[in-house]
Amino acid sequence: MLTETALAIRERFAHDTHRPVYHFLPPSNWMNDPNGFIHWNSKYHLFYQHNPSGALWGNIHWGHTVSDDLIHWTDLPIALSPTPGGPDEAGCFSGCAVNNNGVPTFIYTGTRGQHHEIQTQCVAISDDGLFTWKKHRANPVLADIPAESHQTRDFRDPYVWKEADAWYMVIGSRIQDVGGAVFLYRSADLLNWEYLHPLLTGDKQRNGVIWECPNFFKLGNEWVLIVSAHMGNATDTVLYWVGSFEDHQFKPVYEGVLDYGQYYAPLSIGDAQDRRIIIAWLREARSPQQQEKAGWSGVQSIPRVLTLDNHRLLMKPVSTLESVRSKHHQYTSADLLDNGFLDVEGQSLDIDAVFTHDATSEYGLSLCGSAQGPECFEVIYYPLENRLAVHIIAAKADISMSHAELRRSIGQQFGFAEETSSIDSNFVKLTQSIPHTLFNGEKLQLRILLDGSVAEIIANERTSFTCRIYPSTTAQNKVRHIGNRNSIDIINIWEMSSIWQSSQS
Ligand code: DQQ
Repeated sequence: MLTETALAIRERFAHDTHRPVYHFLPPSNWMNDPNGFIHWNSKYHLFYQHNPSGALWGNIHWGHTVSDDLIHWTDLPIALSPTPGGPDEAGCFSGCAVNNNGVPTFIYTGTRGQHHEIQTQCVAISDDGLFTWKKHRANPVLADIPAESHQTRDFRDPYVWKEADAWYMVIGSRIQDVGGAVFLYRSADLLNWEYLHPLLTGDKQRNGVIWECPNFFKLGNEWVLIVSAHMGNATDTVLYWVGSFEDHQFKPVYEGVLDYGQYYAPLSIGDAQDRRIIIAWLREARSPQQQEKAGWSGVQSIPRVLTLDNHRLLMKPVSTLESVRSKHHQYTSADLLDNGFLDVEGQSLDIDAVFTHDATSEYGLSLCGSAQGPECFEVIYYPLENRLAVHIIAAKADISMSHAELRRSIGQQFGFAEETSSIDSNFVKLTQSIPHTLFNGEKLQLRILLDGSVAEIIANERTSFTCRIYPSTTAQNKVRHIGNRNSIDIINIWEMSSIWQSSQS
């Protein structure tokens, strides 16, 4: 019953070209972090931060959806709601799910106070296969912030895993005047927690004032810590460290950026196929007014499989995404039309492009463009500078309405710079550059998952840059090659279907 209603609500947005069709988002209203992700009885259950009554953050519940393949999802009823008078009365913030000897168990942050300033850790269990959840009478199971934190309000997003001797948990936090921190705990029963020590602390100038949503897991022979960092006073960049973990001490040997763009609060799990799968909230880049007007906000990334290579994380969208591919187009340098256009259009495409190594001049792709005006979204590699850039070119009015968040981020570590377009003074060009160095002789490989207002860009499986773009209604969604035509090795493009239509058919 609920599924039908949810599908009917989804139908209402059918004409919204900014709304993705092959990425998961709730039927309507607000969504942020993925929560409680778990592979249970061969199904992937995903919960998420959700405001069921509006398109802006607030009134935080846990929404619920389920999938066989991590791509096609079925909406389920809300799993967790704030309990008036309880430790989560002001919101059920982020957390994880574990299998406690056959009992599905959530460990999450309950908040109280007008500004969610009281943050404690809570437990809920399900006895009907993850559909309904009972909050544990011992809640909150952990209330005290370690004294060395010298602050009393940022203590959230528990991530729990099992070792041979006990359960372990990391919690995102900060140390006053120092920077972000992740605190490590141990428990025999998920209810009584012993504080061990900080797993890692940061530096507020370099890697953020608060660390949220930590993930800590073994991958191959190494351990990986992922945090979502507030660089200033807002959600910002996802960072990771790779190293060893012995005697409860984490010793990183490599520090990297998991994604430079609108990708935040990822949550990872190990599944039955022994894969490490990660999924993240893709933030909007438009104003709150525009989000309310749209009636929805927030998208989940396509889940990615993580592996390690020389201490660096590699990311690949799950292969089941291929089930949504429809018409296939393949191009070499001989197949370009005038001005570099390809004979494919669309705002929901899966692109896999390889460029011949050219160390002298820039090359890349322009998407969502038109044959008449300069509006487009470009992804370009500058080999002399070892950088990958995205340029969003749009009419001044469209940019100021639709890219509020990107403009706000100007000046931050990886923020967008703005210039009047050199092509037409009525247009503005927003540019963000990120470092990407090719190894000797290595070709640039670009995977771009374009879906309405989402563009997940992964270069050579190791540099990830997720963008939100809001093409105007006049955009013609043309695809064009930029640079010397000989820079093309091969470009594969698939038009993508809607996961909602295909799940109904
Ligand atoms: N989102 C949740 C918090 C978390 C933040 C609140 C990260 O638990 O720290 O909605 O986006």
